Amino acid sequence: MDSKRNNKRQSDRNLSAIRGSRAEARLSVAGDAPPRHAEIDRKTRETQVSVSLKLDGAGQSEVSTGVPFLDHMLESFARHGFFDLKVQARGDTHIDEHHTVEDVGIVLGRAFKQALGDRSGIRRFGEATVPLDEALCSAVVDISGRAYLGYEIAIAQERVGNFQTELVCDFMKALSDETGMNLHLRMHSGRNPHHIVEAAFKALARAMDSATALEPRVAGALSTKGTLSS
Ligand SMILES: [Mn+2]
Repeated sequence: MDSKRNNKRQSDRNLSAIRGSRAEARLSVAGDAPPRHAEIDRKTRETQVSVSLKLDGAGQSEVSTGVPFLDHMLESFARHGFFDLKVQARGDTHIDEHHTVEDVGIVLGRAFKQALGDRSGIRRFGEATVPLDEALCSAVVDISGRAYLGYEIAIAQERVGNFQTELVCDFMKALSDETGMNLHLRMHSGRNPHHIVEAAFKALARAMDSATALEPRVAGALSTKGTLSS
């Protein structure tokens, strides 16, 4: 009798394994579940950039761009967005840091775009306001496929250490263009440029974490048009 019961259990298990593998087969035939991770390499005469991104990560990062302040910002971005992020970049920083900073923004944006696939199942909108001492910055995003940058961060100082503060705008423009993301950044208050830029990156991280998160109530793309693919 025990052996009969065991046989029954075994056959139930076999049946559910078969059902499970059929479900997996259906998913892989459909093939349109967004990958949620991406690896992108880009090489030009000015820079060589590699990015590996996992949307549902733990906030772990390995970042080496040759621009130490950018490394610090990207590590903070990964940590507070719970993205796993690797960035390796080498550029013509002997000229200045502009090409490298902008190109890291381009490749990070392409990684987000690829990881999000057809953007199905995501919450799409996200916003966050983050303080750092006297600095207070907001980021509001719509990962809709339509790029737009609203950049209202006025930093009085031209540099933070060696880093030119205007490069933050170039980075954000490249990221929003390549992700296909409407991004508004606002500075509400701030004096120290390091604090202002870091508060902006943390706000960006938290807003993008919300917007890229999967929302179980969304079937397909969260749009009355039915698509978010650009
Ligand atoms: Mn800092």
